[in-house]
Amino acid sequence: MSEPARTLRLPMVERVLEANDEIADETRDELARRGIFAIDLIGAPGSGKTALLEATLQLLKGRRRPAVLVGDLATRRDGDRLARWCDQVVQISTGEGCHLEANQVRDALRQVDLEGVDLLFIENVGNLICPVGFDLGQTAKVGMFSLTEGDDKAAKHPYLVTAADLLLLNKIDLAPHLSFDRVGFEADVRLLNPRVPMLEVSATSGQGLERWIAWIDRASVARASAARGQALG
Ligand SMILES: Nc1nc2c(ncn2[C@@H]2O[C@H](COP(=O)(O)OP(=O)(O)O)[C@@H](O)[C@H]2O)c(=O)[nH]1
Ligand SMILES: [Mg+2]
Repeated sequence: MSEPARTLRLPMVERVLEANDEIADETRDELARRGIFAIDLIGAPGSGKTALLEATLQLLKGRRRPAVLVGDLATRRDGDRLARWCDQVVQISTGEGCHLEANQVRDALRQVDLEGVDLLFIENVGNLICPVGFDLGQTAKVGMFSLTEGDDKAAKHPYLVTAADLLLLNKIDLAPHLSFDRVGFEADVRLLNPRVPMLEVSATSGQGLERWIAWIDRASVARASAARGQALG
């Protein structure tokens, strides 16, 4: 009974993803043309994505010109939190959608004055699974895990680990209170993605955030010089 349905559904899913990828490519070109480095931040609900962005916006104040898109099924709460630290924040309501899609990002970007922006953060819907498969036109995907989720989550969510350009392990301030096996967690990550940089951070205590900021700066510069090289070549 289920076999014909599956063979019918797969081409449809492929068409949806192709349409998504086309829009994402247009967004990527537009952002690259404007020299905007864009980060798609993916992590579980409660892992600390908004807290990290709040702290990051404060640390970047006066140095970078950020904008933030934030996706949630419901409420503007994260958008309101972030708007305290950045005047270019757009909340995207996904309704029943468990991830952001490229057309939602493209439409939200129309509400941003991109002239004044050199860095874009996209806080994806809290979910370790669906967001990974949808290209948004980002320059880099950053995966966030946290100590309160348990040390098995990298092994259980291999697609995020393999897709990520950087992994953050947040809530490191709670390490003394939790039996989180950091060595085992890193070993799971390395089996899946031997080279991905990993940073231990705390969005609330600030621990490790200087390395996160340094990564953003380095990655932005590397991207800009790669783009210049392409333009020359
Ligand atoms: N102890 C601790 N709590 C954190 C940290 N980051 C976030 N939290 C808390 O975790 C909860 C969820 O954070 P939030 O930023 O809303 O997570 P999000 O759903 O991933 O955006 C909040 O109560 C935060 O204060 C951290 O580094 N350490
Ligand atoms: Mg959030």
